[in-house]
Amino acid sequence: MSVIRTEKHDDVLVIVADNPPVNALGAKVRQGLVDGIEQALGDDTVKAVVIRCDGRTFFAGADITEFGKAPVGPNLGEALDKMEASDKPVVAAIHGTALGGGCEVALACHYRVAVTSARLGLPEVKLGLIPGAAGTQRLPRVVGVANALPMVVKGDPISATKALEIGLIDRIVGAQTLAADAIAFAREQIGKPVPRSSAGTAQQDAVRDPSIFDTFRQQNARGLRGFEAPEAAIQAVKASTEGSYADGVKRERELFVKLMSGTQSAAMRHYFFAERAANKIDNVDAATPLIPVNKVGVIGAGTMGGGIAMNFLSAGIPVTIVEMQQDALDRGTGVMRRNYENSAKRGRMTGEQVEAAMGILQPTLNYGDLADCDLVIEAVFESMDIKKEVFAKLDGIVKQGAILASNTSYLDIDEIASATRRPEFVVGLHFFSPANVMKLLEMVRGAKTSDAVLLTCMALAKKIGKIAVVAGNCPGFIGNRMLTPRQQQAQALIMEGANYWDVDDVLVDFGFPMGPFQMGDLAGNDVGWHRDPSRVETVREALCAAGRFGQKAGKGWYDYDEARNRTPSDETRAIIADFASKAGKPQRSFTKDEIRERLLYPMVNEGAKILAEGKAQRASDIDVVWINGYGWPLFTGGPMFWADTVGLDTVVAGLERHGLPVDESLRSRAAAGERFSN
Ligand code: T1G
Repeated sequence: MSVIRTEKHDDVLVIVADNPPVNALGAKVRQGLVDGIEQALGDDTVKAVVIRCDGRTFFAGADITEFGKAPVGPNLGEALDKMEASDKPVVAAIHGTALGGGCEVALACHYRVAVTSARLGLPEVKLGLIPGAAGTQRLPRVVGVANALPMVVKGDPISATKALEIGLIDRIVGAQTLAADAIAFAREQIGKPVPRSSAGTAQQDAVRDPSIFDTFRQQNARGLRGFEAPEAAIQAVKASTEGSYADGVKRERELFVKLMSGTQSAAMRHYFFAERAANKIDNVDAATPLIPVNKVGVIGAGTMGGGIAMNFLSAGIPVTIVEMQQDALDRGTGVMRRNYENSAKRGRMTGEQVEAAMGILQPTLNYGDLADCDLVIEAVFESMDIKKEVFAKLDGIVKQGAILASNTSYLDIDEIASATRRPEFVVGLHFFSPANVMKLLEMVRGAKTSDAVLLTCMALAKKIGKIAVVAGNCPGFIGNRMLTPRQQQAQALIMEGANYWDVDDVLVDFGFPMGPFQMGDLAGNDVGWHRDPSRVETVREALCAAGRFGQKAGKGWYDYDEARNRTPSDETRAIIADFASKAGKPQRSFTKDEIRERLLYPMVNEGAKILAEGKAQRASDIDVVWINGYGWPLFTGGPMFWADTVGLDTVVAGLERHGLPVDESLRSRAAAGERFSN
């Protein structure tokens, strides 16, 4: 099947790509582009050219499946230079998402028209790369450095409206008439000198403000820590202001090749496919009809319940939210409205969208109002007795065929299901707090959970913008089960003499947003505290007894100044030393490498156990959980991919050196020289 064809419309030649699912610029597509351009250039009856794509999108980039393999077919950059050199106007007709190499094809065209819903971007940095077909050289010349930097360094696409505003496209055309409008636009350009994006240098912003690059670095330092591609992107864009286009392309190439061969890009390409593989559920009949979900019930309007409800409201799905007391219900719906209004203030949604979302929310104190819901999610207190009581009640109220889901983060979903007569309709939907923000959703598969329920919840997760991962029923499922050994080691390390701020620093240097003690101070050390200062059995209880609740109290593990800058606390150190001496723990200092091994290797070991027990469908699912639920740095690929890059034999040796348990499944995998990731 040809992936590229040409259509002659009198004096305009249209080059059409048809390479589902996203018109990726694989070798055959690139060859087809070259052939189409040569045909246009060699035919005197052709006075203008349009490039467009069939299917759902303009080219969505290079074919990621080709990466890491020997290059085949024409080089995209060279093909685009040849096209741009044409004296016949070439117009890109854009719909869907013109991303990466797709945006670079558009940039090499002399003109660009797009439908309103189109988006354009250079997301290569999200694959640990930078654009490799002169995007870092053409874009700044077209839109200026100030507009180009965020697009290249952060990789977020922009709307067609924004693209028109900054000059990236020349015209927005009709959604149903893209092809015809592009041909007409091309005809208008016949006989005019063609504008070339590679002309000149991107001097506009940099000359006026040569510090633009350092300023951008400083403004974005926090999000880019440890991550190589963004710095390379800044250097490539800077090259577009310093010399010829050819020199800039050469510099871009050097930076691109270095990144492509690096571990971070391999990790991020691994993650790209891992995130999509997580959608696939093993051992189900994929043809099973889905259960229509037109109305959702949420029990509990607290932080979790309210956040969960917002996911569905934002997707246009009506929600009935139940509380026990009116004041709790009012407080919960008030928080939801404030969250939406804050999003509106940040320009993330309009006032109408806020009202539309809140308009399909039905707050109630009456469980009976849940009767016609297709899915009910409980987000009540984390107690098995309470959850079983709630599920028994729901079983008697909610219509047959409806799904009953628990937001439990830890508890046995089969035991919860046993409180109902419909265990095949019971599933765990573990949202992460804040539930309206965090992308991860652990979907806990009970022993009797039906295929229809699993497939329905997976499709629903995508609809509400979540990344769902199927987890087996075990304490803590996947994420929290692996968090436990890390927390245990963090506590053990400080009892053996490691500085608690070193423990935090090791994880922050690794790429986590913060460490366990910083997290405790942020969340509040008194969350779940029994509030009896005379009962002190742990360091955390001692901190609470001393009023060290965390940032909110100005002191926790750390001391905080008015600007919330944190410094290690002598009082905390004394509390820890007191506990350590009472426990008779010998004290010593620790290197940061030792701390990192003690914190992360046991997580890999637990991940191996989860896999061996079949509580995760694949190792890459564990990576998806930790990257999206706990801030594991994306540029390392997640715990299991990272372990492969360290070497499983190194992990096993490290665990043994520290006297930590090694699961047989990990040991045998290491001995066989196997990796977690294929
Ligand atoms: N290459 C190969 N396959 C791709 C692909 C790509 N670029 N993009 C998507 N797919 C597959 C994906 O694996 C899935 O397959 C199916 O298409 C649907 O994707 C030279 C070097 C376009 C916004 O980074 O952002 O260009 O699971 O489930 O949610 O400088 O896909 O069905 O078998 O994501 O509607 C730059 C990556 C590459 C864009 C559509 N481009 N793709 O989202 O569908 S590097 C990107 C996306 C580059 C140049 C550089 C999204 C999407 P399967 P999907 P979606």
